[in-house]
Amino acid sequence: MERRGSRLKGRMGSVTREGVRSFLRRNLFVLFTVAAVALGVLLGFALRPHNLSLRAVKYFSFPGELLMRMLQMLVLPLIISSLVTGISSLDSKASGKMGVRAVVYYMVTTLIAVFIGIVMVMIIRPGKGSRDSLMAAGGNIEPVQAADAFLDLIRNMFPPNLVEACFKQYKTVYKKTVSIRNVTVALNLTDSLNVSESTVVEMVPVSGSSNGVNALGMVVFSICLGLVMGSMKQQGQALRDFFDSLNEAIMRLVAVIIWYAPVGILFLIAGKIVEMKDLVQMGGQLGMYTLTVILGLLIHGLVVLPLLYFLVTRKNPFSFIGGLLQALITALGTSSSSATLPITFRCLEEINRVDKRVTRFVLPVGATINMDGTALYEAVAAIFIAQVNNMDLNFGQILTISITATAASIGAAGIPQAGLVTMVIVLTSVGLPTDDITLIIAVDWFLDRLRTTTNVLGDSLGAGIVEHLSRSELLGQDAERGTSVLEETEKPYQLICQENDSVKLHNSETPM
Ligand code: 7O9
Repeated sequence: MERRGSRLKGRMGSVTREGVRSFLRRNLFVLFTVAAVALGVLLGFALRPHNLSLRAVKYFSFPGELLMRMLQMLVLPLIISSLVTGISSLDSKASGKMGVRAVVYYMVTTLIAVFIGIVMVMIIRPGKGSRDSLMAAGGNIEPVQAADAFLDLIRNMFPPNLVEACFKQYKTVYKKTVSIRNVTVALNLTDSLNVSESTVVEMVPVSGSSNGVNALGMVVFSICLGLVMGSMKQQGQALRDFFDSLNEAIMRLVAVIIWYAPVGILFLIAGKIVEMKDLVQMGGQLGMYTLTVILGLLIHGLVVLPLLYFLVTRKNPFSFIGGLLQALITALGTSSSSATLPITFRCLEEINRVDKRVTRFVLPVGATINMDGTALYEAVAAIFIAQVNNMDLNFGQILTISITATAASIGAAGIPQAGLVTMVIVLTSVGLPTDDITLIIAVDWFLDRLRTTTNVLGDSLGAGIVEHLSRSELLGQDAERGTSVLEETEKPYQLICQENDSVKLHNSETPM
């Protein structure tokens, strides 16, 4: 980021004091956040020997819980306002092209992630040998019908009540019904007439609901609203201004909450470390499994995605990632890419200077359907469970796992209680025992944090890549509206003279 800073300075020559101060402030944040993680880990391990009661741990985690609540509070208005303004500010051709680019990026990176996962788990073979070193956590997994989960996903795309969609998802539940089918008349040995009725017990799918934001429904609605508003010319101006202003206001709230983030992250991490079970069982197969997932995520996040970014944009991916540190650490602390979304927005728009028309569109959609880490994880988990059971998978089965793991990561936000349900779907697709999910639950919380970080990284690099690919449309639109890119990004400042590479910037509000 230092380099970004000096490059920025080089471009602007002498920068205003406020500019320098805000740059320092941004770096300070990252420093605070990194320190918070280190302190959190230290504090967590220091408190472990004291064997805190569950109640004490709950109180201890309170500041972290507050951060989660604050971030989640912002997510809903943020995704609605950003999607609506993002899409309505582009003409339908430009948004269509950008949408296609984003979706192609999501598909390609998710498939690569799954591929890396499969290769890693086949090479390392963490599940080989007998399973006696693994303990199942107990409890049984509710059976799910893949077809019903898929229909739920589609149903959730069209919420009948937008207010309800803010806190509930449609979920198929099964009702046991007993119906009398065949009436057979049988003659028994004593010659008396007997009527036997055969009863059929059936699990009938009926409608139910599950708590949680119907993100998919909100995203679909916002995209449609944005598309329509974009084509409304003058009549849509009031609504466009409203959502634009709402988006700006929410981003200002993010700027306030971000001050609290390091404290919250410290307690989220410390609380989790105090709470976690002993690491003894992490040895052996489960440890190897954890290592496989970590290696896969590292290769995907630190080699493949940056390489892709470099190949497309020819810019240094690591200075881009440097600007994202705060979002990545928040993802690590919260293990939720949707809760991290407000911070991701801020990092991309304020530090990496990605065009707002791109972030507003690509980030919410990415948070909903692009989960590279999750896809990689599910593929590794499925093959690990096969190895533990000494099952040899043929090529067709491995292909099935790749397809279902990709689909599961895309659909997760639309399926109620996704984590477990999608895992069950992947396992049943190749006939693996679903009860064995309990084998990996012990390390799931930890791997969740890492795959969430990968998910956020994938979404953010995607925004950078889509911006680069869409630059001609964006510039074309700027030219149409008579605004230059510089004006767009450095809004309060006006370019007044440029001499020998030294550009002086003056605040337009101060008299010159
Ligand atoms: C991980 F962005 C929003 F606001 F539109 C949005 C809101 C909620 C997007 C998505 C969601 C959402 O509910 N997502 C969701 C994600 C739901 C269930 C499971 C998952 C998968 O989560 C990842 C994982 O477990 O691997 C990971 N924790 O990226 O958040």
